[in-house]
Amino acid sequence: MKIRATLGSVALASTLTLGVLATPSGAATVEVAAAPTIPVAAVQEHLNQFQQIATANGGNRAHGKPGFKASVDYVKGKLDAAGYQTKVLEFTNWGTKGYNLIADWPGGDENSVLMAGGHLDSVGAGPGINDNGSGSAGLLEVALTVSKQQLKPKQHLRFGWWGAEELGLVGSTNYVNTLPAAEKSKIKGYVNFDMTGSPNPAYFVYSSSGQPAGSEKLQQTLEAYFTSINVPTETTNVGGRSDHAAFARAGIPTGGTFSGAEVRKTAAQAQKWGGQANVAFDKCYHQSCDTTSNINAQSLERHTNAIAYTIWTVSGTTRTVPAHTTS
Ligand code: DPN
Ligand code: ZN
Repeated sequence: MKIRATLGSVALASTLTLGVLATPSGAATVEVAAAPTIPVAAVQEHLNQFQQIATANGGNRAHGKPGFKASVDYVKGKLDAAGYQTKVLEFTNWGTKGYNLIADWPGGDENSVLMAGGHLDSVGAGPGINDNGSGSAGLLEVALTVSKQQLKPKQHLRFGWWGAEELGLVGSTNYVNTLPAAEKSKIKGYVNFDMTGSPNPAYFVYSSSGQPAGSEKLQQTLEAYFTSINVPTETTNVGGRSDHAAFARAGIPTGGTFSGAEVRKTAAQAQKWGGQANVAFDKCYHQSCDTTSNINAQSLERHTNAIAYTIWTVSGTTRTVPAHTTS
């Protein structure tokens, strides 16, 4: 389906493809880009890389261990090659050096930043492929797709891969707390992805209730994606269990999705989402069996596309292109 739009009147929906319209002058056109479909195989390829990194580094990608830094290097290498401006920000936790990887997509209104992130570290017990290779890989593939499309969003896009989440949200808290107030106030929203490929998956969207004003819009946008693919969602209060917490404390609107951890799926949830009732969403949560075998590809695909839809929709993706360009 195509959409025709004039400058200043923009409609975005998951079903839209590129549309082009000559303006009255004929000099320029407006292109309305809809969210792309992210192929799950590309996300799984990043997970294979995280698995190999863990296997080559003592079985994990934990804070302070070589598998964590190797994960940072892998993600950074892809982003640098795609034209991102990347920074590795160091912090120290109990005498051990940690890293946050921050990637800015050049362009957009730098006074209105939309941020998306997730933690890149695993626990010490295992490779952390669902927790949180899944969110990390999805964010990476979405970021690479932004580059492939040479997206020109209205907002400035920034991605974050956090260190030492598993030790108490250390990296994300350090990032927010060390940002100058003027920089903090430019961040207009933060969406978090921590566990998106759970083997017995849920489709949770972070509840905006009790979150900073503006979080409702993020919740609704994430829900709209799942509605568009006919997948029912439930809201969940993640509270202080993941990296959006520091952003929320700073008054920044937050949102996110989650496919579930140690809690068991109820019969009602199994009815609506499939999978096994009375079995944990992720029976390998924080264990050595959180490998590439611990991933539900359909969940990974759906949650990753929710990331893409939200970034495209919230940031605004119209751009002017030459009049002779056709769709
Ligand atoms: N914070 C997650 C972990 O890293 O173990 C678990 C979790 C994520 C729990 C999101 C609730 C919601
Ligand atoms: Zn996690």
